[in-house]
Amino acid sequence: MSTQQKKMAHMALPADFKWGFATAAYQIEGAIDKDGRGPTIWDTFTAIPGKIADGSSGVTACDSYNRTAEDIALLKDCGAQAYRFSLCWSRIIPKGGRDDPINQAGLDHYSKFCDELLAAGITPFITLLHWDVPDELEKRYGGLRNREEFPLDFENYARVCFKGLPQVKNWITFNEPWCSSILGYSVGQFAPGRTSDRSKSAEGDSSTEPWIVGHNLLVAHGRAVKAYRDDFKEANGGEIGITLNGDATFPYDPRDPKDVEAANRKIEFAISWFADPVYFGEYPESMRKQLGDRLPTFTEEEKALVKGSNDFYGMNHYTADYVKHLDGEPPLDDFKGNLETTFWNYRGDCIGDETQSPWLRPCAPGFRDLLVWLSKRYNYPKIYVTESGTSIKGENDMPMEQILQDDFRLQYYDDYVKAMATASALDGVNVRGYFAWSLLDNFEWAEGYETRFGVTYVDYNNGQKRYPKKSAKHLAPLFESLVRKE
Ligand code: GBH
Repeated sequence: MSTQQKKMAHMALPADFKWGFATAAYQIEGAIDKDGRGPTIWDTFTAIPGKIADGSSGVTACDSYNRTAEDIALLKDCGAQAYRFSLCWSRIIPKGGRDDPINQAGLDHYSKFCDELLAAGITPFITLLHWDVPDELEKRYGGLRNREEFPLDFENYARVCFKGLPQVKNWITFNEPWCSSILGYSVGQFAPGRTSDRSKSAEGDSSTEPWIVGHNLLVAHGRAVKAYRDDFKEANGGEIGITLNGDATFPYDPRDPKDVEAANRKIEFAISWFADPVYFGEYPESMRKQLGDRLPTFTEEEKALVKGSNDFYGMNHYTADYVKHLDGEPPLDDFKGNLETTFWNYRGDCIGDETQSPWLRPCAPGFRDLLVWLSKRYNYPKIYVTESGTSIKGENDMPMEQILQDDFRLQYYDDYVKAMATASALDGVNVRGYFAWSLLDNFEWAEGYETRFGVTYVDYNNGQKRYPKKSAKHLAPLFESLVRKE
């Protein structure tokens, strides 16, 4: 690094920048029957043979429900300033609905946990729903598919949380509505597993349900935000937003205008599907054109709820792809925008190294590009990077000593955080937080426990004992060198 670059690197991130780690309830908590918790769609889904790679479930996971003190100690040892975790709705309202009883024991658990985090100097960032919808709502009225009931029940649940956890100032309504919609209702890979593919599910319609579900999630988000702003924000003094996932894209052949267009359209189908309504009140033109009346239209009331509903943009970001346009009419179950993604471009350049996750290859320059893309399109919103991280090829099969030397993950964080710092210093991107996924190895959804994302190794065969990996200790000095002093 030149002296000039070093100087720049030292002032790259604003003084109030917060960093920490992220997790989600179903992936870490376990204790699925404790203190009156009701079942979620993930309890039901994992019980169906063949849905999870190693046949596992979140029944024990990291046992974090019983180990809050251990997790807080880990966060402290890593030097984390913030912790993003999600609440399990059915611990707080076991049946989920607005006329169903509240379970005080569940709420008390989270309230105590937040108090303990704050006492340790760690700011809680709460996700209200990270995919684990109460199972009763799925059975009662079709869960996320119900345009009237679901938003009202979610608003009620959100109100219970705002009221019961006044010490929390950082709220995220939903984690990655794209995944709930597409993976849950088109591909059928995630709960509740609905799809047109009859070899996977007896019910479902991939051509319509994902778009309906996405719409309902947006309206539910809007309702929760309005409730917060009307009745809690003034006293609470906090902020609220939604977290969206999306890869960076590069055209497969930059000389082909159709690939250039497709690379942009890929981001619209992944991100702008939700972000355009939140910032502009309308779905992107490219989606309306391809999906026609399969994409719901916002009523005036819905539009008023959704437009302007972000105090910050929550960004989950892991990887990048090359994008190649497809010719002709896309099939009815297409959700990508009539294109295909590859890890190699027309010249044979590879986007990044292989990991344990088939969809993930590190490409830090893409992170800077996507931060800039989002900032330009949505007028430089305040951004929290609410997830970012990597698995490692073959990690689960390595001896523990080798797992603890996770230089590949350490390098990922080093590259990604520096790319973000550059976007902040040179591109005017207003990024104020970064959460590494994840604090712990945990239940990696359809991949079970075979894929590890933690900076902490969890020994599932020996009482879920935790061992920090090398990467766990890298983030504190890294941010120390990048965040400006007051
Ligand atoms: C995050 O999503 C989740 O929020 C978190 O719970 C999870 O543990 C973490 O990733 C690691 O996976 O199978 O080709 O259809 C990241 C965004 C978007 C990544 C959907 C996987 C599926 C690609 N995810 N994507 S594919």
